[in-house]
Amino acid sequence: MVFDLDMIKKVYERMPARVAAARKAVNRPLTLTEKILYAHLWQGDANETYGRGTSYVDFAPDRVAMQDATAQMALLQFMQAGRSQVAVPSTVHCDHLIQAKIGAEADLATAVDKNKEVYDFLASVSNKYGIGFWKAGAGIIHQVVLENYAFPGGMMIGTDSHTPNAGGLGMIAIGVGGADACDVMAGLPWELKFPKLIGVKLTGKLSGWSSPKDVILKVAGILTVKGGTDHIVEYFGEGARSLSATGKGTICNMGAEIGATTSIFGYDDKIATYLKGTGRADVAALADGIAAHLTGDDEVYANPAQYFDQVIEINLSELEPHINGPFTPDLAWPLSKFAQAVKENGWPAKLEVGLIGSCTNSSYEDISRSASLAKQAVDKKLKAKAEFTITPGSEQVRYTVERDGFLDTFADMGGVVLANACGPCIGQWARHGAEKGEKNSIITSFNRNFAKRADGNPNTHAFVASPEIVTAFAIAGDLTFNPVTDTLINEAGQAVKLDEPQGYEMPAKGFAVEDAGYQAPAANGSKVQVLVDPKSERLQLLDPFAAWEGTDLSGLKLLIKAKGKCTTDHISMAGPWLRYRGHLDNISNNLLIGAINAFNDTANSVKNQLTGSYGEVPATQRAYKAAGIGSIVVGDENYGEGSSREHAAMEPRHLGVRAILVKSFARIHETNLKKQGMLALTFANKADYDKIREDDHFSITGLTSFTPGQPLTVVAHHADGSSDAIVVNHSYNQQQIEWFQAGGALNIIRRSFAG
Ligand code: MIC
Ligand code: SF4
Repeated sequence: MVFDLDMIKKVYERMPARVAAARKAVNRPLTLTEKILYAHLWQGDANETYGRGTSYVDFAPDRVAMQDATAQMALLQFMQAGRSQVAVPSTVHCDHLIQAKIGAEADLATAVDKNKEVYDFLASVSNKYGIGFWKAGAGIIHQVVLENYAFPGGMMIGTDSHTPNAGGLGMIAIGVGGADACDVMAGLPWELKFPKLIGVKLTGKLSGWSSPKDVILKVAGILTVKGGTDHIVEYFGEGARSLSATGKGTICNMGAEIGATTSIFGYDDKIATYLKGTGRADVAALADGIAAHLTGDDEVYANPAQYFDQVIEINLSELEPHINGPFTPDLAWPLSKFAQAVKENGWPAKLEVGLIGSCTNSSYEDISRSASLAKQAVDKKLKAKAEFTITPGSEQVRYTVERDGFLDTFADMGGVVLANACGPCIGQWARHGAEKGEKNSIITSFNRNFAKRADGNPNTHAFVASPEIVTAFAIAGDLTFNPVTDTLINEAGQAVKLDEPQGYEMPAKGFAVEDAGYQAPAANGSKVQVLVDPKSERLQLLDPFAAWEGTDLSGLKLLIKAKGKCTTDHISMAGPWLRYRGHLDNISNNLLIGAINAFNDTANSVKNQLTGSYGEVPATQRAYKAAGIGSIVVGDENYGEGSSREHAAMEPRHLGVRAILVKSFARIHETNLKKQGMLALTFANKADYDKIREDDHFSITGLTSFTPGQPLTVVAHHADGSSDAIVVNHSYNQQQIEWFQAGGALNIIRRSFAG
């Protein structure tokens, strides 16, 4: 047993009283989200109504989960916090650093060899500080957490944006940067802007080709990539109760794509069944004991408009399969309209590769439903026209679906099973021919599809759909195929039709696994040595950032004015750069190399104001740094969308960028910037973005009286001698202003433990 039953008991013991106190304090029925948040207040009982979307509140999460690509930085910071043990149960999962090239076994062996230094570092830090360690091959963080740690009514933070996956089991699970994880592991409160609430009422029941993935694909289309910012999405209704627990997980997982703080479902029979089926009957029994607190109050669900800030209703009986993309996860197409969209937009109709699995969609149900289609293909003498890969989410799922024959079925259809890891989802796909940069289409059951994300090729049009739709398209090899209405010609020249997919929510023979891949930490790790080779190119101990100089800033150069979508993949690319995630100086060489310069519409080419010539972004910033000159970055809407990687905030900090000034931020990235002592600013008047010119230099005034709620001023001095004083907003509270002044939150923790 790897989960901590005593911790869960304590949460459940205090929950009824906390919920009752909260209900009294706010004097109205409560949503599920509020119940869990109030039960996890750092200071105990709720004695006030927190302003949704405005007040910062301190919470006490129950758990922390970290994946290898972000854990390195999180733990390098934690090592400086002066603690001998983590204060809450925490785990590390080795999943992101495994390249997908040949197939599971060979790729895993290569990864273990190539990443030895990093895995050894993570294993020894985990052992020393009491952190559970999941080895490479054990599975993707979110699936492993769902199978082992998530529990209804709990609260967890994780250093990955898809941490909300655990909302499928009724947990408030939130993606954060490593510095936030460091706080919680150090026993400090964790601060979050009290979220606004979106209620999604699900009626009816899914059937045929539709699946839980289609719920979130549709929601993404409605809310767009920024519509969920600072909101928690709570799903309810008979439709919600009809979805499997893993299907709920899929929906919550991909809620990251609408920028939501997290998403959640209430405890129900489906969740109980999943807990029991994954060796946690005790947790289900405990949850049954306080079931009324693990769902929203009846009055709330009867009159949702009164209690949620926004309500969406979706009838599952009418929900069509959806395909979202390309290049953004919120471009939602119902299946019946997709073929036409492909033709009208000139997207390549020929499908090169279909990829199923990932942290989003690799449950037993997903795999068995997709396998039912693969079986039909074989039986009906259809050869898959596109390449087809399967990425299992965990060793437990992989082992079980292998035992039940599904992997053989995929192999019969020509499918290749990849390692239980992120692989192709995050640029770790050594796709043959990608370097040629040809225009082509792929479709995945993953969650993100930003340009270059999967294979590094900017011309790869990536679409996102359910595993069932991906499998059907891979069989057809054609994006204009509609499995509901169309036939395919088989090898005997006959027209055949695919029947609706069929699957099983849970394995009839139960889950099984030989080696799940877990390593428990030493009971007393004080003697464990953590070694970092000073000559390493992959790991580097952190030096504290300098404190604020105490004055307004001036003489700052413009590093880049980024145009359009600027996700964390644009700011700190993954793929080949994942190898430097533990080495701040080396990874800083990817700073903003994917962002499009608004002045020349080109990536990684900016004017160096010292020489007047164009150069790469990181080299230009290093030149400013060498000259002792600060700079600013200007950006568009939803800047920093996507991942939780705090490298996107630490790199500019390390290289001497002082402020990021944008139209709007994605939540995790904004917090990461604040934590690292950067200025995260937004245009009070978005049109002022247009006033920024290529040769500008800047001053930032108001810093000596930096106060919550008071705007600052950025003065853009233009080359012709004129200037524009631009009013900029910020969302810093008093504590966050102290982070800025101290040069980063970690400097404050370090000081408090030293003193
Ligand atoms: C992603 O899906 O973008 C990642 C890779 O999982 C990231 C984390 C990372 O960059 O290491 C995320 O989602 O937070
Ligand atoms: Fe891994 Fe992709 Fe999931 Fe991120 S979204 S955790 S890269 S599988």
